[in-house]
Amino acid sequence: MHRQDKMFTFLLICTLTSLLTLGHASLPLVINTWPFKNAAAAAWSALQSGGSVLDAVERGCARCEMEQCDGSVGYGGSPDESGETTLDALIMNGDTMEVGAVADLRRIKNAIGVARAVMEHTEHTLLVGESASVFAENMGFIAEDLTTNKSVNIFSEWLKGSCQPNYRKNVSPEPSKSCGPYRPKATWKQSKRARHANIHAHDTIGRFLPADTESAFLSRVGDSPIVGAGAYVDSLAGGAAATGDGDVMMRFLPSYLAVELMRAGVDPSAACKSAISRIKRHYSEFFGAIICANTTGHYGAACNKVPGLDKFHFMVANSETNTPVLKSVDCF
Ligand code: SD4
Repeated sequence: MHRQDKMFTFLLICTLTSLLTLGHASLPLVINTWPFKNAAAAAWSALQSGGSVLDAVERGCARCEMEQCDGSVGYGGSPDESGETTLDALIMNGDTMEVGAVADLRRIKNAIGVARAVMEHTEHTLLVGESASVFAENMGFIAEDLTTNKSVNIFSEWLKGSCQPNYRKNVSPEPSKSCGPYRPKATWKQSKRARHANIHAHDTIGRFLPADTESAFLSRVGDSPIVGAGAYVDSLAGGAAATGDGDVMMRFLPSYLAVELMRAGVDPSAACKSAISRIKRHYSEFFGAIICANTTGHYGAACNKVPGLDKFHFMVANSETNTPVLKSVDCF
């Protein structure tokens, strides 16, 4: 059930380089997806008070986690199929190319803090699920229930509505009408495999578990904690962050693509557009947007025009504005 409801996750990039500014660009720059002004303000004030770029990104994201921006970020956000809210987060250092990320994090509200701890206190890049939560607890993060009355209601309405929306496919019973448990629908390929199973049974045991022992719930991870998908930054090229239907968008690494285009000299708006176009070629109806900033403080954004997304709003703060300003771009 996670997918549509988690589409408004907040992503923030801070760019701070010593390169000269060009045109109207100005550095440092804070830019984040969606009109989450308080988050941009938190990041901007972290920079103003001498904090590092990483401090600014962490503060900005943490503000959204605390405020549950849009109701979809942080604790109490759309629950998974078991009714639990799980969180994804990523932080990247564009100078060192270090990354810390968590996915399917349980019981910890400050996911961005845990992501930073992964980067600064482990040699790993991405920790997931229960072990990410145990790591967080060991690092001093408080374990608490991420459920709220709202998320309980969302979950019970979802159950009452026969588990719709439902993102399974090629399963039986029909996922658009039923809550499962599901089994793979018999297809020609599978029945061939099933016949094969009689000969090499041990090899296929896992595939034909009885329905009631099938893993009941999906641990869905979005694009946000995937490097190059949800976000990417290289201080020599620029940064980008994507938002929207992560299940589709992560297949194209749009943030990586946009940064590589900027590295080649493409301006941020055009780089953002190209990243969106690449996805559109295959999924013309996908819901998503991307923000891009280059090393000179120029920035841009792009979004796919679909019902409900005509314009995409984002926040910008730099030394020219000295305060977060709402910006928007027309989707195409
Ligand atoms: C996801 N793309 O989980 C995320 C949600 C989002 O900004 O909008 N992130 O699919």
